[in-house]
Amino acid sequence: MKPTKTTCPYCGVGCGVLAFPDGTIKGDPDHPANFGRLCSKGTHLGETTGPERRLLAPMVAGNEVSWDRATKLVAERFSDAIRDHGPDSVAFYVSGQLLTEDYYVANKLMKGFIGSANIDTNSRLCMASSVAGHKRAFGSDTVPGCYEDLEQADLVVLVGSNLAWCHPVLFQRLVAAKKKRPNMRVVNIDPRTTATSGLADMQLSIAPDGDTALFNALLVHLADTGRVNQDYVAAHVNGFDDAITAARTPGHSGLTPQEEEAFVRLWAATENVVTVYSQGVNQSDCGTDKVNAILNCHLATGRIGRAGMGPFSATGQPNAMGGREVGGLANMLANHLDLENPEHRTAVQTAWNAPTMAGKPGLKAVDLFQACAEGRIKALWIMSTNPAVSLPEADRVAEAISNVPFTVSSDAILKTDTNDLVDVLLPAAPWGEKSGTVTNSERCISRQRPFLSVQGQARPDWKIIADVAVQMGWGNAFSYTSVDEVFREYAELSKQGASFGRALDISGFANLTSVDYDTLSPTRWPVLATGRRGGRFFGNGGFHHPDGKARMVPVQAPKPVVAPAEFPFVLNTGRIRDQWHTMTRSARSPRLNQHLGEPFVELHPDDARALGLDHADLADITTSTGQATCRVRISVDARPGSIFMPMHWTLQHAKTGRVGPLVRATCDPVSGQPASKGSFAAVTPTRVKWYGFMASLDPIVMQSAYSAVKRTQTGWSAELADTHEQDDWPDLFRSLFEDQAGEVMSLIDDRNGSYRCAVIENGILRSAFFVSTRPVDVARNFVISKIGSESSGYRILAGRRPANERDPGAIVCSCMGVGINTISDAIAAGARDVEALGSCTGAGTNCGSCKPELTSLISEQSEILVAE
Ligand SMILES: Nc1nc2c(c(=O)[nH]1)N[C@H]1C(S)=C(S)[C@@H](COP(=O)(O)OP(=O)(O)OC[C@H]3O[C@@H](n4cnc5c(=O)[nH]c(N)nc54)[C@H](O)[C@@H]3O)O[C@H]1N2
Ligand SMILES: Nc1nc2c(c(=O)[nH]1)N[C@H]1C(S)=C(S)[C@@H](COP(=O)(O)OP(=O)(O)OC[C@H]3O[C@@H](n4cnc5c(=O)[nH]c(N)nc54)[C@H](O)[C@@H]3O)O[C@H]1N2
Ligand code: SF4
Ligand SMILES: [Mo]
Repeated sequence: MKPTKTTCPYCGVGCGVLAFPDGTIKGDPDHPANFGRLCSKGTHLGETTGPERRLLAPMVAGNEVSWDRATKLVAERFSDAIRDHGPDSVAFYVSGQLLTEDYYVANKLMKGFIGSANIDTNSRLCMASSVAGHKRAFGSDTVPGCYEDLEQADLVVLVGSNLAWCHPVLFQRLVAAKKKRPNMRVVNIDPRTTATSGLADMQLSIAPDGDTALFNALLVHLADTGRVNQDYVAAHVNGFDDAITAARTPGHSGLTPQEEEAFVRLWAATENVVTVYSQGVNQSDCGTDKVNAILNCHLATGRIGRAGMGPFSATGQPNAMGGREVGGLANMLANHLDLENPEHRTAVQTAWNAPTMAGKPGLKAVDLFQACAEGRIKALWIMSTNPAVSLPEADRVAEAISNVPFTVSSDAILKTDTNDLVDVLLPAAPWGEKSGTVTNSERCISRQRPFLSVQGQARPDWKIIADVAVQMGWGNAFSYTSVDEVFREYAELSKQGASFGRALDISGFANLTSVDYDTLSPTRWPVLATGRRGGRFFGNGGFHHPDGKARMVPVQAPKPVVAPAEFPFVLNTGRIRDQWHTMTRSARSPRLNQHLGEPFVELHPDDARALGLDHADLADITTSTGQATCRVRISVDARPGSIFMPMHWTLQHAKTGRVGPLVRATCDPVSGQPASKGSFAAVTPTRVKWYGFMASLDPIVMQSAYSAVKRTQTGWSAELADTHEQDDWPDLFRSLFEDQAGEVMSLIDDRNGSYRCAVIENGILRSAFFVSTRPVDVARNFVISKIGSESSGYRILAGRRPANERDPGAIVCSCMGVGINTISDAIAAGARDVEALGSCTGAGTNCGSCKPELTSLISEQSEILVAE
């Protein structure tokens, strides 16, 4: 069985994957991002490629149509809008999950042929502040370093980055490097304590948006203690004095003076320092300033572009970087050229032989949907993103989409919160079926190769876009017959960028044959026609401002964040280990759903006590823009006064768990990136009358006010609750299915309001349902495991394993299915490190993504054991 070499479609680490014909997935030992490693998401990719929930044919108003009809309709409606209302009356909203070739074609169509720059991307919610910060400092959006720098550094500082969960393989590389060189230091700067904190020698639980104050304090310390690299600054940097002056204005980091002092001394004293940052920095109304506060410190010390040092922006999506390269943002042009520079515009227009060229920046994501709400956009095409969930003020965004006269979505999945709103659905071929390239966080271009036959009538995104362009009358420019043809054109265009001194030069790929393209091995750019490849940038200057120098940007720390009385909590949002964004892929994997299977709000024990909330209660979270109800998780890891909610849940999996509607659409003034981690919220206990849990062989209908469903290894399960009394349990139970045959066995206990029932058909357990006035206390994994097998029913109604079987508890290791009780027992029996736990329970022995949690369980429990 020969595997296909491809690239993981999840995060920006960009791991190489070996996909075997039988669906087995392994890490590619030859890929320079992961050298064979994979995290839990990559490991379980095989569970996500089936036909379930797929969009398999073009649909117009809910009805299947031919590709020909759909393509013509889209072309016609876009052309009509452009004719009647001008090019700026149409828009594309695209995604860092498109392949580079898809992205290139979409950008070319909008900017060079339609003649508008109204193409923006979900990278606006993700990388825009990094891009803006890079451009302000370097003159171009160039990432100077690479992954090896993290391994070679003596100090790695993580700022607003939960690397252990969000870039797990890069985290594993860091763990391994630190093990090899125990003198390496790691600092984690995050208001919350996270799985990443376990590796840190110093956890700095900073105040929300306290980062600029901290890095300004660092800059002042560097200046005042003679740590500035005078030669580097004199030769390569402008703006030093103004930046220092601004940094001297006092700011509030929320740390103690001792913590600040320890941090700035360590950073100042360590030449080989890498500062890694992601959404805790970018997603803020002062995100670009935070980025520049970090870059200033690296520029002042010349700690950039050499082995083991530099600022490093970890990109989120698999092709966030590729999208930036081809100009996917509304204020950029292809190949790192500037939309606002007339010479750049002319160069690209000439190369494309395009009839026109957008002359001014287009609408950025939040403004774009505002324009939709105001009726200024007449035709909108959404590709590979789910804005009705992921944009701030998501309810308003949903309304805005409905308000556009003609809307299209290209997606691989039939039902999403966004797809439910649009006129035309176009079936895109997803990972495993499509072909092209992606660029990861360290500028490494890798191939995604198909290893499955295309399902239904799905087509690659570049082809879908090109067909519409041809239909709109631009046959000459869009008559591509293969994906490598698109790639060659993009590589050729990079000669233009290079002629203006841009770092992004892949002209060495301009003459690749189809065979070369098929066999292309992962390559870090630049790829010059002269043969030079890879490397780092800016070690010896060579910045992209006209004078070749970098700029230190004067940035002032914002005022401390103070929540208003009516919304007293800071609402922080982000990711969990085993789900990906709006869950259209990851929630297809029963194994991934085992980890954290329900939307939740995490809050500090002191806050929970003051609110009268207990673990597993439900709480209502309210902000000025929306409301949600979700499960309460109480944790000392939370920052008092802040709450954390995952961004993942949608209407497809939970009725009330979406965080998007709660997030205010306040944006960074420079980058236009929304502050997704800084809304204000009120929390109140939900007045629940009953709680329910069910597991079933058949899909569950979300009936009760609170419903969260997930796919399990035996079917589906759901957490339910309602604020209304229920007097007819059997009636409620029946309403949870469209149709379920079998004999119902039930137990009612009127004294405590509990009801339990099970459905058996031909001796097989089809479903089990548990209701109680308090959060339901049954062994969920046990019940789930019995669905679909032979059962008498009564054991199930007990909701417990037999007395001689210990319940493994909530699953921590999703690969090996090891639960928290099993792990605790092993720790109690003497397992004191991750390896020992692995050899007695199996936990952490496959992909290793749960190791940070195992480490913290060991340290928590050892403390208790010692105390006892
Ligand atoms: N499992 C998983 N991995 C993913 C993804 C996923 O959906 N699931 N998505 C991918 C994508 S697209 C992205 S962009 C990346 C994101 O990767 P990360 O940026 O690591 O992820 P987040 O959880 O959004 O946020 C990181 C941390 O920022 C902290 N934070 C909040 N406010 C502040 C602040 O003011 N200052 C500081 N210093 N920190 C703050 C939060 O507490 C949080 O722990 O992950 C990628 N990887
Ligand atoms: N509150 C809050 N909101 C956030 C964030 C946060 O931290 N907090 N993070 C933000 C960030 S960093 C990001 S990156 C965004 C992500 O948010 P989104 O981009 O909205 O989320 P996804 O679920 O990744 O959406 C991808 C869509 O593309 C579809 N798809 C999959 N493969 C293909 C394909 O090959 N072709 C096509 N055409 N479609 C495909 C999927 O089914 C899915 O519907 O969310 C942002 N929103
Ligand atoms: S770290 Fe995990 S999710 Fe990210 S690319 Fe690698 S395997 Fe995929
Ligand atoms: Mo992202």
